[in-house]
Amino acid sequence: MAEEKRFKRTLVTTALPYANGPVHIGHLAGVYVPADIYARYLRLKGEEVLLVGGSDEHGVPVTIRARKEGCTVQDVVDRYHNLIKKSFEDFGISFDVYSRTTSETHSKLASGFFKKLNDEGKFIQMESEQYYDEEAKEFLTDRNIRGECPRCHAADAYGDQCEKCGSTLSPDELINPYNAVTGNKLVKRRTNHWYLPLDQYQEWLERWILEEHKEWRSNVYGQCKSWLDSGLKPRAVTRDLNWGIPVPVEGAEGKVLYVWFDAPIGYISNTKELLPDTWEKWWKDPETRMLHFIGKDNIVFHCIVFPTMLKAHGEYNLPDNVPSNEFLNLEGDKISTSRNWAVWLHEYLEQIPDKQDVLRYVLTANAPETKDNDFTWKDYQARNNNELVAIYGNFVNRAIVLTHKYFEGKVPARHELTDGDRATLAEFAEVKKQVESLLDVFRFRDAQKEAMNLARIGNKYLADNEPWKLAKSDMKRVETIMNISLQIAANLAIVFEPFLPFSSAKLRMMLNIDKVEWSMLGNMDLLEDGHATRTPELLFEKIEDSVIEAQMQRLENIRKANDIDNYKPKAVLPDVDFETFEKIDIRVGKVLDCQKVPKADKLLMFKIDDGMGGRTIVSGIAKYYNPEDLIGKEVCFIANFPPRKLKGVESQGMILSAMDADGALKVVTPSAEVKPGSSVC
Ligand code: B3M
Ligand code: ZN
Repeated sequence: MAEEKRFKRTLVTTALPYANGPVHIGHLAGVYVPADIYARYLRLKGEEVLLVGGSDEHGVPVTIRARKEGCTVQDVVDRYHNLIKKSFEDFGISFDVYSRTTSETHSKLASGFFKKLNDEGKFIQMESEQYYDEEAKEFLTDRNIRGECPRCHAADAYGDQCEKCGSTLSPDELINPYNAVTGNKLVKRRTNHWYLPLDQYQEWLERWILEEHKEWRSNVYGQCKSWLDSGLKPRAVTRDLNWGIPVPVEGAEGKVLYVWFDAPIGYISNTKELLPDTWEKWWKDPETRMLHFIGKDNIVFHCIVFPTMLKAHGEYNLPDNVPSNEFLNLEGDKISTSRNWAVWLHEYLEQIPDKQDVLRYVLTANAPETKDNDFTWKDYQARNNNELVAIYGNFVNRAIVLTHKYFEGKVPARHELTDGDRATLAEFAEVKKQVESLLDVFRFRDAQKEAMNLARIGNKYLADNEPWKLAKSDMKRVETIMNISLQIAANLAIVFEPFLPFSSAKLRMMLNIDKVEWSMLGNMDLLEDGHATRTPELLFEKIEDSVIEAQMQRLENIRKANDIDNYKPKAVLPDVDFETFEKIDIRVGKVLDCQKVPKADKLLMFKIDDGMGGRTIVSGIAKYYNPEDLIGKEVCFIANFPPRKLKGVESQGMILSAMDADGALKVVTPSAEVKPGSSVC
């Protein structure tokens, strides 16, 4: 069994999220919170550990997003990398490094990795026929091909799936395939690619996983087994794409490394970027243990493909464990970025500020460790109000407030113990072992439950002993009770540190202890007699119904917006005659500049090239656009509106927008560029 091996240090990696959108609660629950808990736990034990992360900035998803947003791929990855990095920082994910796969260190390392394997003949090359757009001069990935569905004959099925009838498709099955972006018809063209011959590693993988890693979580082990049972085939590791790391072989122009080839190498590059001189000990020393924290859709890549790459390379360690989680759903439905069915981390913190630990707590309490799980706002509220506030927060608050009330904030001495005291103290003797035995096998959910049980013990101890009633008659007894309560509080600061780092820091501040170590857990003499505590503050606050209702309403709006079939546009207005219509002078203008109007959160100010010398128009669409994104776009506007002042700016016209089902506004643009000033008729 792997646990019996002695390791000197642990390298913890976390899946690199695609920089094609913000991160949401599913990411946090599935990968980053558990990895962070584990890394914090090891650090607290004084072990050598690195937590490595970064953004995955290659692959088709980022290019699709760029096309959708009408900007460059670089813009997309820059924007989302920064947003994602900030979200992780805000939630206390304690990365030692969070870099990106567009870094120079990474492209060099990934390129070198490929080259070594290629030079040593570890790949095979094969030709195949792929769809090609002769006008755009590009090969297309499955998602970028559309055409008629061969099953239900919907007009615009994707190359991998028909959304109308749900069939899984391959691009070859589509009738009259076309390029989803340009609309061009496609032809077949032969192309050459590099393949990693997984089949040649089948036997080795069977031994390494199925025999030597029986301790892996059953969901991980089971998925690997089913891949292996159905027989591995060679997998292409290059693509015809213009975004990615160029294939470092002569004659391979226009080809890049497949994103799943370069992304896991990102773990190595990011370690190297952090520790340019000592990174190798983290990857090559057999006394380093490596763990990959991932979601279930990444299992095959981390358990089969990447280990095969590492094995073929020959110099690097293999992972010791891959604690993969299942999926987290949101209010009963699958989280979906494209349908906006998610709780986005940056939005959560804007809407419910300073409640990082509450979300961390709830996500761990419901962690999808063995099966898919559901996040609901009602459960979020209940866990906060009934557990964090009513048990943990309430206990700690009473302990510190009473210490201030009776002992000027100083820790009183313990005197003669009752049986009850002894029983309570005894409950802490085994705590360290119990929590460790769960954390060591990645059972974070149960470990956190155990920690909350300790708070429960403290809460019950105070309630049973009622020191506030004894204050008049038996101050010595009160001293003992408060001493024990404060020792429990100090223990809670330690045991919760990996799970709820913000609250633990606050609690340590109140208890006036700055450094804690895991080894102190279970010690009931952490605070010396006379030690001065600080002014008590609430550790957690009740979450009101109104906060939860606002979140439910937000989701309800998204549900409605997604439910296009049931969306009924407003009733048609009464008829107008052509003469009346002709009186409205609608024109096309090019946006030269666009900025927010100061002190008006809804308004944007446009400078428009209207073909007539230019004009300024103010429009109430600030909520739906970044002003920079509109610069250079053509918009339609009413040119003969009388000028009017909006927040001190004279607006000379009105920009036309379409209102979506959810009320969001999108500016109306001509389908192809026209001369500014052209009239719309
Ligand atoms: N970016 C897929 C994902 O975000 C991929 C993970 C890479 S880990 C090396 O699910
Ligand atoms: Zn279909």
